Amino acid sequence: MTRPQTNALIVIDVQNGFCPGGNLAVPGGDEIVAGINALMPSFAHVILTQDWHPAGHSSFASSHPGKTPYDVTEMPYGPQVLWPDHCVQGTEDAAFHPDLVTDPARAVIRKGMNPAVDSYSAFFENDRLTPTGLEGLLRTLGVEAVTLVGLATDFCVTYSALDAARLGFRTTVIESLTRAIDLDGSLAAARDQMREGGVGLE
Ligand code: VGL
Ligand code: ZN
Repeated sequence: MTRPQTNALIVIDVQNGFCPGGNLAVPGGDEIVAGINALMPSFAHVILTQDWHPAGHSSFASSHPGKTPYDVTEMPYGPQVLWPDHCVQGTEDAAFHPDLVTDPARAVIRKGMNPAVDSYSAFFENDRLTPTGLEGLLRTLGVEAVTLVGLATDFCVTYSALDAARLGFRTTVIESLTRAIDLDGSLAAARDQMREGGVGLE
């Protein structure tokens, strides 16, 4: 362990579903696994997140007659991209990538379990109000700084990083250990938002 006790590594959604062959495959998603594994031993606290949807989740295009994946719909909490069915609880698609080292993880934060609300961020559901409990865990541990890696850069990593910075954690994203979905310039927009939100991009 070479980083202070006050630093945590948060590994976002390194699951089969977001890797090549998965239901919501992110190009090159599997290329980051070895680098993330290599980073873990330097952190006192490693936390994994897992996208964990019930079947028929409201973020799935298949739950909205007439919609196709990547359409945007209006939810009570705001606009929502509709996705292919992915990371359904208990399926292989929702399992961590088989090469991801999971033993050092202190906790796995599961998200997206509410059928009616998606959850990109590791901290709050997409209503921006309902907490996952991660903030309390980090504060109890005395964590002051977080480093984020994982999938996908422009959705779950960015939402998590923006929330972390807003909550007052010193926040860094290691971009070489992320991969993006990049819908209609979403990666460039996400990078701008992170810079404006005080997230360090390494
Ligand atoms: C994600 C879309 C839907 C992600 C999760 O992990 O970035 N993106 N669910
Ligand atoms: Zn999802």
